[in-house]
Amino acid sequence: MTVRSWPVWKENTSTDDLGASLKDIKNNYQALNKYNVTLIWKNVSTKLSQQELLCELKTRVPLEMIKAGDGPVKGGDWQKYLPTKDLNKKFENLKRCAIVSSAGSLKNAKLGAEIDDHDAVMRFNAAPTDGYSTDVGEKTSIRIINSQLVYDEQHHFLTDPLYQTGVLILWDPAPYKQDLQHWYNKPDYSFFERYMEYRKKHPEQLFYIMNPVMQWNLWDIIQENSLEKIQRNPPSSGMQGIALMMSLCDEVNVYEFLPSKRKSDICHYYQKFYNRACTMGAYHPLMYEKNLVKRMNQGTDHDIFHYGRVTLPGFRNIHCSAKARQT
Ligand code: NCC
Repeated sequence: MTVRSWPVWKENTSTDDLGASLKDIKNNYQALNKYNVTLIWKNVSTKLSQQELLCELKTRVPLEMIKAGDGPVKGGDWQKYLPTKDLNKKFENLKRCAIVSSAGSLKNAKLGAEIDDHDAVMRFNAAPTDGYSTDVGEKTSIRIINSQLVYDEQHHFLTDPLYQTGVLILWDPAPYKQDLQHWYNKPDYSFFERYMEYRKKHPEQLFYIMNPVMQWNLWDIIQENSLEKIQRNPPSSGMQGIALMMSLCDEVNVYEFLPSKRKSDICHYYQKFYNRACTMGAYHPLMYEKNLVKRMNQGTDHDIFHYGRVTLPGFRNIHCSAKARQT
């Protein structure tokens, strides 16, 4: 019997697969090194197995949110407004979770019922459900937002009801592996005041700030397992969300992060804006994130092609030996 192969994302996608302008953008970001990344790229001689890769993620990217008292984040207001409840206590015993990328290929996907059938659903930034529920579902348990969205007036972060459902988790690009004081003095986008303002308006909603150590630990793993030098910028919200959900759930289904047969250059399912960079990456090392996710996928190429669905095990279901990888 011949096994049919499906034309889906290849795990060795490289700069050669980008057009000239995206290639230039990628190389420029690689050279720029805005966040002072000090990790030196080494050509990988042996490729990690799927299990080893999953173990890297599990052991090196633990869930870490900013808590009152962490470095400079201290004093009365922080004590009052940063959640005291651990995120994994809030989301205890989640079995099946869905992550909905914002990709244009979710247009006409009709995955809404399947997505809502999960115990928890993660969405990103300004991605709406109203008007799109047939394709992307209605449930929002966690929304990851970047600091640019919080800072930038055009998103009406303080007032738009879109942000008022589910738990919010904010992240901001921080200097590479510096102490929190450095970041606090000079975040990429000054979001700290907006955060406080939002908390005062919506005290009941859990709203976390991701510890930047997570973004850079994750970035290290992406770089160490890539055949090329990657952009020296933090991973996309999508990739950070994947690592986070793997901490909370037994199984994670990620939708349209690896594009299905509906693949297009439409950036988001909720806009009419075309840009291939949204899928392949410009600022973020998105292409390499996708390579890694393809390698970790425990589902089939058939599921990627038809449903844009990748299935990853939760960290609880990954059993690692004590032997750590020597890098
Ligand atoms: O576009 P964005 O991401 O909000 O998308 C959320 C996540 O979905 C995955 N994605 C998205 C589009 C696509 N065609 N393919 C995909 O795989 C990615 O994993 C992505 O992270 C971000 O990561 O935070 C990002 O945010 C936007 C923007 O800031 C927000 O949408 C708010 O407007 C960035 N765009 C710009 O700055 C112009 C984007 O680069 C990354």
